[in-house]
Amino acid sequence: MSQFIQAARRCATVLGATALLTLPALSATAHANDGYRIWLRYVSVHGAWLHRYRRSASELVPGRARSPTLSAATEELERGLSGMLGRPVPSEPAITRNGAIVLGTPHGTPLLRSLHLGLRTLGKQGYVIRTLQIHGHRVTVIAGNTDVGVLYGVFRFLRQMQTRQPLEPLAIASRPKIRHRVLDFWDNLNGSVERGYAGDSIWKWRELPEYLSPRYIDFARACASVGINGVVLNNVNASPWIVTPLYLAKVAALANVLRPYGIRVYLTVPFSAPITVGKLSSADPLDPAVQAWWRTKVAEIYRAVPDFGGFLMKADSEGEPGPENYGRTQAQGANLLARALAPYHGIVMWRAFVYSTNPHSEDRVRQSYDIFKPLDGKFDRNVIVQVKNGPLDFQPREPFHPLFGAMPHTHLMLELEITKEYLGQQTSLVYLGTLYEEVLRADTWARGPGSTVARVIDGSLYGQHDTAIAGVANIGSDRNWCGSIFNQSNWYVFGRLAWNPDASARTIAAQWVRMTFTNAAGFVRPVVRMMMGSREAVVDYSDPLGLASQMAGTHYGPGPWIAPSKHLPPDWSDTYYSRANAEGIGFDRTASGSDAVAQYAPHVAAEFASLKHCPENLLLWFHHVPWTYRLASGHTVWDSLVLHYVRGVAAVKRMRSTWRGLSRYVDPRRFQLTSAFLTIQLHEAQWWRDASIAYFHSISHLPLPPGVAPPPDSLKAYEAFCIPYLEGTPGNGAACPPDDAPVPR
Ligand code: BDP
Repeated sequence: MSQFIQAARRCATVLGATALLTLPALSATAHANDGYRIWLRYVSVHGAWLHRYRRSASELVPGRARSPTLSAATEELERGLSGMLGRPVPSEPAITRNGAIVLGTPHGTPLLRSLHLGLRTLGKQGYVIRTLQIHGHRVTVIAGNTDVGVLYGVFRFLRQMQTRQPLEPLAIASRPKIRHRVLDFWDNLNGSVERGYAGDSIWKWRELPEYLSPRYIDFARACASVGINGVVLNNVNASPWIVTPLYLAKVAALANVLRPYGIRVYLTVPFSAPITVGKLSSADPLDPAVQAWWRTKVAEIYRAVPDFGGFLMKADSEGEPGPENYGRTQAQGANLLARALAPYHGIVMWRAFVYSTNPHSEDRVRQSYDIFKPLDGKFDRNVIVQVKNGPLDFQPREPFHPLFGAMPHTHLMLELEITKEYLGQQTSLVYLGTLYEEVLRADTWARGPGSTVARVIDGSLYGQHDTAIAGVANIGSDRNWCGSIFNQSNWYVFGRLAWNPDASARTIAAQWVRMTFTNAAGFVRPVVRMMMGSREAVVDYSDPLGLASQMAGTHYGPGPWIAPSKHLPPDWSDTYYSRANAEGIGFDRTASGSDAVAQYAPHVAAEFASLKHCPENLLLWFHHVPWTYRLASGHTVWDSLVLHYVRGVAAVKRMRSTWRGLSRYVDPRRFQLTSAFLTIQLHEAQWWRDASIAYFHSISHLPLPPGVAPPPDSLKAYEAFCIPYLEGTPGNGAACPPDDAPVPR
């Protein structure tokens, strides 16, 4: 018998648990491998379990009433242990044998009070897991300063088992480096999801508050398992209805379900709500009537949801109202809400995604910095400015946003996109851990070397007292939550990096694979390799060498020919970004062009501005170069561009054949889904390659590098091909008129 199993057996008794809630729904059907159970599958580590542990439920500790959070922790531990060890695991009234698990807080569990657990430095959300001798028995203690810390510790302990790590001796201590770890739902109140590719919204507004779907609890468990502790329930393109009494009752019901799992709810509200909901004539932040309206509204929200987290605001962006409408600054707008929330310790996450689509405005990627940088120090303490990872919009690759490191007197948070809006949407296999890691490790040089984005947002660079990170959720009503099995890894890695932005994307991928599929090395190794290379593959076949925004209007598939028009502002077109012309390709953002490089700290600016030192994978973001410009590899830009497309297709081919060789490790259902999606992705990669080569060739007129097959169709055919309806795309109409345009091969 393996040492692991022996240790698992020893850790099989639970002390100090009182189940207050009924077990949440992991229904019988969930046992089919449809992906519902995500990484919390708790599959058996050993078929037979020691019968001496079989006890009746009457032996559960009658004890004192426990908090719902501690009950959730206990239930999760029981669920995990009984799943992995094959039998229901009873709770024990006292430590009567080696191997008991003690969980609780020193405050609530007298036994823990006398122990030196090392909790003092772990704050409200941290935990310890330690193997200790108590009354002569060897026990495992899972403890936190608060109940939610205990819950996080339980998930950490279960992960240890799920990934077959040693169970004793344990001396684990952890605390999150970022305080608010938030999922942003772009869910509309009509049930659709903007940029959502996993079905409808999981929030069933019409059924609320009366009916609480059991999925809410499973959602909360998944979030807590990776430490996510906040949820913005609705789309940043917000409906004012969300703050009406009708919806606040629904919001309160959701908050009640999520609370035991340490999750607070937040809302987004249109800046114009004082007009639309409050019937005032203005939403001017300096108008006392407007200020009073927000104060009253916020008080009403806190009556319904006493631990309400606060607001996420999209203002003066893409048609959304904002302070600019009244000639006020972003800071004046943010502070209006901050002051209403401050008495309740609520926060405002104020988005820096502000830009103008005026055809004459400056380089789009400069705008957010130019608007926000001068406002450094002008935001109230409970405002956190939410900055997308790059200065454009969640592209497959962008440089880090220049605001990171540039606002030392402002709380800044990072916004990542988990839903793969620009990276193939639901079907492509793209592990985003590497993208997130690249951003977090990017060095802003704001205070010399080592001033990484991670250190800006975890507060260590400038000593921020409040820290936050957000990810735009990829969760919907699909049975597998995220539209595909591998998309679940992006929810997972977001949470794990939010807890510890210095963690490794590779390690997290390996843990996710082990928990989601199997611990078999013959599976874990190739799948992790495939995941780690998957983001570069999509960059290669869609936006190589620093190109960006070469997608169709639906953000799916290629559209490099899309040019500005009467109906399309320049920076919503693709040609604006590639700037491909007879001479060359790329956007000159050096001093001879838009000078966006100057927004970075001098060391970084110098690197990006230098043709020689600019990282090749950002070359065309910062430079317009002749087609014949030679890269370090010796290839011309033209050849290299083409070879990247080719390489991207080859990478997807390899991913597909890797996966096909792994069928013996995976249940047929998840295997086939992933296989089929990889086939779709291969078509997609080929389509990107062919269409992009056809388009850029029509401009460069250069021959293809030797051995590269020409696109099978004409540029016209690629341009004419259009997918009319796509999930997640705003608006109900078809994105293109029906016609007989040929389907590219
Ligand atoms: C873009 C999306 C759009 C969002 C917007 C935002 O295409 O649907 O509303 O960002 O972040 O990525 O506000």
